[in-house]
Amino acid sequence: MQTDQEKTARKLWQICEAFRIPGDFDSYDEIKVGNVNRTYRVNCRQPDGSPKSYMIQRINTYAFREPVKVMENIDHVTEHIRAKRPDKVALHFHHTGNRRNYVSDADGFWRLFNYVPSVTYNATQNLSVIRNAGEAFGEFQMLLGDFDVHRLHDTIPNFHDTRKRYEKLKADAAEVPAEKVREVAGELDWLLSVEDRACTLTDLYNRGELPLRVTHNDTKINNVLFDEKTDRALVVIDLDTVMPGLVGHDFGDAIRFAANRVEEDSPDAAKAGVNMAVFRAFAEGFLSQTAATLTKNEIDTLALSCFALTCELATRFLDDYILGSPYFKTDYPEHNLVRTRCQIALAKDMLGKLEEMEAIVWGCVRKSEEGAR
Ligand code: GN1
Ligand code: MG
Repeated sequence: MQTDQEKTARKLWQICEAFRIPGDFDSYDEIKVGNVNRTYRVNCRQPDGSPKSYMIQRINTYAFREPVKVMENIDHVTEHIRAKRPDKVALHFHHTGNRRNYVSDADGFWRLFNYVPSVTYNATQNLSVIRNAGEAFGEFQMLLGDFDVHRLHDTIPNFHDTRKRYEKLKADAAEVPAEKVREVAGELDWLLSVEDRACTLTDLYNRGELPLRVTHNDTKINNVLFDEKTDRALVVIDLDTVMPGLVGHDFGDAIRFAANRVEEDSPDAAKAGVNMAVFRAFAEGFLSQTAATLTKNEIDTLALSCFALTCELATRFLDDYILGSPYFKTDYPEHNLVRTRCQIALAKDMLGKLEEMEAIVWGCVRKSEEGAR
């Protein structure tokens, strides 16, 4: 009988072979970051005996209904960045014999890219790392500033349409058994009580008051690879959700994750809140790259975008919870409810800090203007 581990190892080697990786399989480990896709590092021995590692990901096709389009977006975006900055570290995706950058088989949808020696952070208070992450996401957006947004597929339609996220939560709450809704009544009521405020960016966009840009849309700090020695950002990864979006989507989501005093799924929600030093460091890095290109409305809504993205994710976690968690990976049955509570606690803390956050944002904008003079 094969153990699960042996089965996974066999599968991963089969995927390596489909991508024409030379040499032999050595070992693998599962990288437990990310709430949607599965990620493995596969360690191989090259024909000359030297070791080489690759990353294999199995795409969650419940979240990404059209994974081929995801891979097309990634191709376009990485090509654009490579042409502008050939010196930069880039993710190298491998191709199969029939020139595809994915393998789709009975076990799923797979892709393979070179492992980049680096470190990642789930949580850090190191302000220079945070500033570098802000710079990396800001630079990412800047490098794609002249990329035609219409060339990108909407891989998850309405991904950061906060209104639609709220509508889905309300519709699902009306469908699921009443006791499920009673169990989450406190969380649901609070989220609904701030709906209009949380939807400010979406509404402004719908009224034509915020411009569409190419955004990353999943700017968790663990989506930046850092140099092990210098802590400089090497490359922004996880390009699955690169789509047309608002600058606040990238800024707000990054703060929601990096500036929270606790991890996003901490059961100790009472400790959730914004670490303002982290907020400032990220804002400095991000705005040093982007300030010159942003409109006044965009800058004015950056602080609020943190609140919006936090509420939006809370509605997504709560919705997934009442549906039985079909979307996000969970480690235990209440995981999505715990995540919801932590995001709500963070959002509440943000409400009391909005003015301070706005002042910091404008301070960073002025600093970057002075630097440019
Ligand atoms: C998911 O899988 P991961 O960690 O890259 C999700 C994000 C959420 C995040 C919350 C495609 O990202 O939108 O903000 O979890 N990605 C998708 O941790 O839904
Ligand atoms: Mg992601």
